[in-house]
Amino acid sequence: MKKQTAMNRDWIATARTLSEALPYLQRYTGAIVVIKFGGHAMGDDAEMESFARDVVLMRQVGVNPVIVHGGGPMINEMLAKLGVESAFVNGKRVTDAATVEVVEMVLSGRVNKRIVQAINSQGGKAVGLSGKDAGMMVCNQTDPALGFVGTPAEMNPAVLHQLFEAGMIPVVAPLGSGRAGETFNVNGDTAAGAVAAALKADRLLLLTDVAGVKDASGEVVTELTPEHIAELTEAGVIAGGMIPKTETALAAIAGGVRAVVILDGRAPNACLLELFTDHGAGSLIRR
Ligand code: X2W
Repeated sequence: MKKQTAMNRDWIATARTLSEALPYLQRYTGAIVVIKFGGHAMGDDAEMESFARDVVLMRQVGVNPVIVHGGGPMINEMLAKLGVESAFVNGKRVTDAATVEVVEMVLSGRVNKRIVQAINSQGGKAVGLSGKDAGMMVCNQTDPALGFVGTPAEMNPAVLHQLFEAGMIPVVAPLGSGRAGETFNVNGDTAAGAVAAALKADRLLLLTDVAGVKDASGEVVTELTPEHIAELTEAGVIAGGMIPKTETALAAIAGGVRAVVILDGRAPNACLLELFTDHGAGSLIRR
C-alpha cells in the first residue's frame, strides 16, 4: 500500500477543491462572463499565462468568456517611440488622426494578438477582433475636443454569440467605427461595459490593479448596491481612477448586466477565485 506523503496530501486537497467547486461550476454553465483586461492588469508573461489558463478553464467548464482589453500603457510607449505627444482629459486620450492610427495598430495588433496567443497556448480557441468587426460597436463622437474618441451608440453582438456557439473565446480590442467610416478610440472600461450590456452578461469582471472599492476606513467592500456607490462617491470616498470603474459598473447594471465585480487582476487566479469559490474576490456590485 502507498503511504500518504506530503505530496499526495496536496493531490487530495486538489481533489477536494474540485469537488467543492461543483455547485459554482453548475451555476455558471452557459453563463456569459465579460472580462475587462486593462493594460495595467496585464503584467509579465507568467501573469499573462496564468490569466489565459483561467480563461481556458472557464470555457472548458461551459462558461462563455469574452475578453475586452485595454492597453493604455502600451499605446503610451509606442507614441513615445514615434515622438507623438499625447494628453488625457477626464481619463480619455485626446486622439487626433495620427494618434488613432497608432492606437489601432497597438490595440488590434500587438496587444490583441498577445492575449490571443496566450489563450491558444493554453489550449483555448481565441479569436481576436475589435469593435469594428461585423459592426459590433458603432460609435458617436464623444466630444469634438477629444477628436476620434467614441461613445458606443449601437451594439451588434451577433458575432460574439456565433463565436460562443463554435466554442471560441472572443478577444475584443476597444475600437469602434463611426457612421461615416471613421475609426474611434474607445476607453477600455466603456467598451467592456457596452459589450456586457449588449450581451446581458451574467458577470462583468473589471480587472484592475487595486483590490476593489474601498470604504472610508480603507477596507475593501465585498458587496455594494448602486445606492452605496452613490453615497461613497458623494462622500468623496470613491475618487480618482475608481470613478470611471464605478460609472462603468452602474451603466452596465442599468443596461441589464446581472452583476459587476471590480477586482485586482494581478492577484493569482483572480477570476477563478471570484467565480468558483465561496471566498469571491474584490467588490461585487448588483441591485
Ligand atoms: C484608451 C484605450 C485603451 C484603454 C487609450 O487610448 O488609452 C481612450 O482613452 P486601459 O489599459 O484599459 O487603460 N482610450 C479613449 O482604455 O486602455
